[in-house]
Amino acid sequence: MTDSQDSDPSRAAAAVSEARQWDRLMQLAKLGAIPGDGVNRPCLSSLDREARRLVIAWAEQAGAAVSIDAAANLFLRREGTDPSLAPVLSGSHMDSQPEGGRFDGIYGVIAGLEAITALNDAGITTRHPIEVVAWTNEEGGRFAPGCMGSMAWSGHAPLTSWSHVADQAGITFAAALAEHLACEADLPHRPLGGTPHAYLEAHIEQGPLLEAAGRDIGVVTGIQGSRWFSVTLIGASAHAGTAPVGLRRDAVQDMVRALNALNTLMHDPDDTLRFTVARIDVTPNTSNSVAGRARFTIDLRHPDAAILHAKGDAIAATVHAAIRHCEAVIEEHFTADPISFHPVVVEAVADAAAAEGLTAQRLPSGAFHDAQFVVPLAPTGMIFVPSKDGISHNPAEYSSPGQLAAGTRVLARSLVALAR
Ligand code: HGY
Ligand code: MN
Ligand code: MN
Repeated sequence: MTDSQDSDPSRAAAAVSEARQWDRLMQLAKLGAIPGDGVNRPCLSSLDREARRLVIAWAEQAGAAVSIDAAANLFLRREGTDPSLAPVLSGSHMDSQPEGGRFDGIYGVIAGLEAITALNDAGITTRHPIEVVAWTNEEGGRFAPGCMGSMAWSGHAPLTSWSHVADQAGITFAAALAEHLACEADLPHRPLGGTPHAYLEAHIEQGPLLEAAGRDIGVVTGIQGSRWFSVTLIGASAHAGTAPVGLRRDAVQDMVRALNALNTLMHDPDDTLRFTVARIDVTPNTSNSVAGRARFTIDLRHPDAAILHAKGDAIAATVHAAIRHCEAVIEEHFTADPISFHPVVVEAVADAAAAEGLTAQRLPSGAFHDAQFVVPLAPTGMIFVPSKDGISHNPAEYSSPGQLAAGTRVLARSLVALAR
């Protein structure tokens, strides 16, 4: 076998199996399946562990070395000809939204596994090792905020920052993580952190652009900025029948006033700014007690850092000016500035798509991803495949076996090029 053959990216891409990848995704979709072809697989749950064991078994069949770190990030390592070199990292997340789809996150982990399996099948060697990673808690559904695994791994924030965060059952992140690590005590441990040679994540677009443009591949140029806040309004519960309205400190009514004011603050005629309030908790949450407390979340996104900061920094004053009878506590839980991906990785993806004869378009990501926390540490990029009707964070999320395999062929090519 000539040298070029054992490092020929086209042989790696040709060895990608659409059927094997789709079959694995459909097996994983059964773990946490919900009606409408959806998935509810919370991070650090027994379902998450069951899915990880399935992936670990496939990885071991492919000869990969499995390890986890203190944040339960899972690594599947394919050795390079020079083990001392920094690895090329690829992967995504395995946790889902409560009413998520079969592809968000998990596709990038399975695509990474499929890529290293295809390299094995094609007899490809790379100088740099290649590692596939499954990051802990990207979604932030069970424990907010998201991206805890990649933030802890990259040093963006210490793992202990979120120890006290509790899920809806009152279980803290620290307790869930400790339980999880105990269940996976048989797996080798590695230190938290690292400096990869490069990082490349395959993901579904989760938006409508590629499908509308009729493009096979998204060459992702960057990720818009995101900020997560919570607003807690503290009033006083009272009897719905006897308490005069004029004497009430009604947290729901003040929440309505705050939301109306925030909608005005966040109005964007260009529809670029993304302002979402989608989680509301009311206490005591009965129909005949005036609400003593109301807590709502804010998910704010924008591609321009100045606008993201100006609008986010105005939230507190806007809420305080709008409410009448409650105290307000505004907290920020997640701050991720807009990032641009590294030209070396962006061009590797563009070249790989062209070499595969696929149509491609450059676009920024509207969704956040673990990749954004790897950016300060190594050349980083992403590959998108189209999402049917742009739907995601919804059971109807869909990408076809062919679309997913095309993304994985581009990933396999790019990994060979980056790990050369
Ligand atoms: O919310 C996001 O952008 C990601 O899909 N978790
Ligand atoms: Mn995702
Ligand atoms: Mn998601």
